[in-house]
Amino acid sequence: MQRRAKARGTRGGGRAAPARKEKAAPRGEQRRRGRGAVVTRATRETNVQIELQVDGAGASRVSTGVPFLDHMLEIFARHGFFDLTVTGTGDLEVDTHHTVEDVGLTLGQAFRDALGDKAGIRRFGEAAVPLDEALVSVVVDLSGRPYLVYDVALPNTRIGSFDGELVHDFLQAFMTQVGMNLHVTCHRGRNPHHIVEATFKGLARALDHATQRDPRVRGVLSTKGTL
Ligand SMILES: [Mn+2]
Repeated sequence: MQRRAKARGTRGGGRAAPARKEKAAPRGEQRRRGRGAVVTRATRETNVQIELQVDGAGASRVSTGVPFLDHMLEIFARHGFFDLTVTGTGDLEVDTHHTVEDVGLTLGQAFRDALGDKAGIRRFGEAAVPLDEALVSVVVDLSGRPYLVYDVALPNTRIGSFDGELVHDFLQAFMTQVGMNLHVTCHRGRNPHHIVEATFKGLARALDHATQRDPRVRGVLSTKGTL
């Protein structure tokens, strides 16, 4: 079901207004259309629009003004089988930090909106992904409890014109908005491009698994009854 939400506000605090109630589609109809969201986030620093289809084919159209981030988001869409359109403009003359972080926030919000009450999904996912010498594992739990463990040493590393440290900021913003537990562990690696690419592939694969519906799951997969 497509939902539209608009968030305007200060950095880091932009929460969506509650999504409009829409007429409930019949069950089969919902399944066919898949789970999607459209989110716009505009601040004085950036303007980000994201269209996400969780039950997609991996198609993407990404333009954030930060080429390495575009490359990573295309990889993320492809390997997670998410359809993803990202359009972002930001104050790149200041730094790429605002844009990278705000794309993370908006993408997280899109996942949260698209997944709704998370009924019927697997909730947990994990993936270990190699890229030549690099090996990164990603474990996720769509628990509603944001917590990030980022065990990757990329201090002040530049990847082309991209500041490798921003991957941490991106993931922090993303997982906070999704409301997820996210563990990223780099077991080994030399080339920072390889390490980051394996991170995004791992995130994609783990999230793909966690967001898939399992017919055995009735309601939400929690003894508490809510996620
Ligand atoms: Mn690459």
